[in-house]
Amino acid sequence: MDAKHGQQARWMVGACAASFLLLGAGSIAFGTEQQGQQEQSQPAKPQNPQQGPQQNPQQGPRRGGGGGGGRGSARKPPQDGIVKPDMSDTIRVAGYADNWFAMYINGKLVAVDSIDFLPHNVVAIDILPEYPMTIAVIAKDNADPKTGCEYGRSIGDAGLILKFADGTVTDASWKAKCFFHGPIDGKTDDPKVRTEELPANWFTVDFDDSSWANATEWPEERIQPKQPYFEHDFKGAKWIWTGDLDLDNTVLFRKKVEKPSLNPDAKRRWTTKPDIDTSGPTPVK
Ligand SMILES: [Ca+2]
Ligand SMILES: [Ca+2]
Repeated sequence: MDAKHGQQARWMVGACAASFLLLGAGSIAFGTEQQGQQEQSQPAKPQNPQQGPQQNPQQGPRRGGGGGGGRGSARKPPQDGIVKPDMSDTIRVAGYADNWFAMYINGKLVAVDSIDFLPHNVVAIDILPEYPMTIAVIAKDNADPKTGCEYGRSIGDAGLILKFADGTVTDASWKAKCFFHGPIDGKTDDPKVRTEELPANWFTVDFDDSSWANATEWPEERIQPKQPYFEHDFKGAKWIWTGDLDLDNTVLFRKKVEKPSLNPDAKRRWTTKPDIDTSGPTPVK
């Protein structure tokens, strides 16, 4: 990847992260919108010098707000110990798929790789975790739907890796199932494919994945990730796919996280339940 494309990719991923904070983290978007409406409905006031400078949305979220000053200080008083969340309650998630992925958490779409297949890129977002946390991912290798091949008659390989700042990582404990396989038997001279329709609600919390096999861990040398992978922290995470890295082209993954492994005794002190129904239509299935 040249410098220009690298810059574009970083900008796009940054913009993607900011967009998905608004799109996916409904409670955060709601809180911000509500604040904005409140501010608009009131007469103009002199700027509070204790308020930090307004954040440029393209710079992404501010980390570690901690509720001490700025907009965090506008939290409502605790109700039964539960308060509205702020950015210090969020965790960073980084993901890299060869070649594309989208991710749901607890049934809600939270991330879509904004670069379809090439160049390879990392998607980094902030999420507001709620446990138990059901993670569901659709990942696709770059493969022609009719032949399973890429670049004419070549066979491309795949791979997925995710790391959550709460200690959750991809490994063989994840469930995986292929829904698009080909070319069958690797026959590129007369390529045939096998497909299976995605099950309804495969991304929801209650979907039964007990019949799915566990994911297969693959060594980094086999995946050969591109440079953006090395610019992010994936330490401790494993590359996963099904048992066929070459011919399984569309794979669903699921994982249920009961507690944050880095801080299992943490008590939830915030709620993501908005005051109105923000569910709306889901854009990706
Ligand atoms: Ca392939
Ligand atoms: Ca590939």
